[in-house]
Amino acid sequence: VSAPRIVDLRAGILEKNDLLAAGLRERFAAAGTSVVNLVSAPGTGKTELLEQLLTRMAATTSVAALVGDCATDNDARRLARAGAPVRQIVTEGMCHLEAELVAQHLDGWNLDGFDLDAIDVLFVENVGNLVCPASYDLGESLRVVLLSVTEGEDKPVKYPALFSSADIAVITKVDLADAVGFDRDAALAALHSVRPGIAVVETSARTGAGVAELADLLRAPASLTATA
Ligand SMILES: Nc1nc2c(ncn2[C@@H]2O[C@H](COP(=O)(O)OP(=O)(O)O)[C@@H](O)[C@H]2O)c(=O)[nH]1
Ligand SMILES: [Mg+2]
Repeated sequence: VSAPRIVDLRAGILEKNDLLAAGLRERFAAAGTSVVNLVSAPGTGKTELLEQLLTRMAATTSVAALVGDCATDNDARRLARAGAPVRQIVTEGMCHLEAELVAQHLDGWNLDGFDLDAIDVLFVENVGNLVCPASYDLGESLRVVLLSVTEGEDKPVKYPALFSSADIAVITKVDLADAVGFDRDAALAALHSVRPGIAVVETSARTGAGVAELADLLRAPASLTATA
């Protein structure tokens, strides 16, 4: 008897999130802001790559970042080194970001003098998790999923919901590929099996490989349709 009630509640929460995300999407469009939702397992290298992207893109593009974690503002402090506006969202244990949290933090930020209208690309680093963020639209323009060479080539097929909802896949930490015996062909096959034709960029935040290519793709996402 209780099972249908659980399903109803979940559906209700997701419906509420979708409505809020639709409102955010309109707000981002009106502000001319492209929003990039970065999703991956914990430790894949979201923050380190984002620090590089913010630093590189800031020369030509107005960038900012919201970063979600269960606890601490460690990542916001790391990202602030890039000089762009950065705000931490502490989810207090929740395993994903929701549209409501993004909206609340944007409003609080605006009160502090932050101006969304002046931002071209707003990054949102999601909570590290390969399951829950898949179901929560944040009103983003692009969802970018990261898979590091140390994580196992078959993660896309184990967590298909998240990988199939992404617009771009980034294979991170390629500087470690040889050390861990990374099977690049197997990883690409796994990515394309759940998301055929997905744009894939291979990066190393250590050597800087692929970071410029990814920055260009994020600045001009229209090129995605050409490459897909
Ligand atoms: N070798 C190597 N290590 C990396 C790279 N990117 C991140 N790391 C390391 O991986 C760990 C997790 O990175 P972090 O950016 O915090 O991952 P997040 O949890 O996805 O935000 C840290 O120790 C980073 O220094 C990379 O490209 N190459
Ligand atoms: Mg992080």
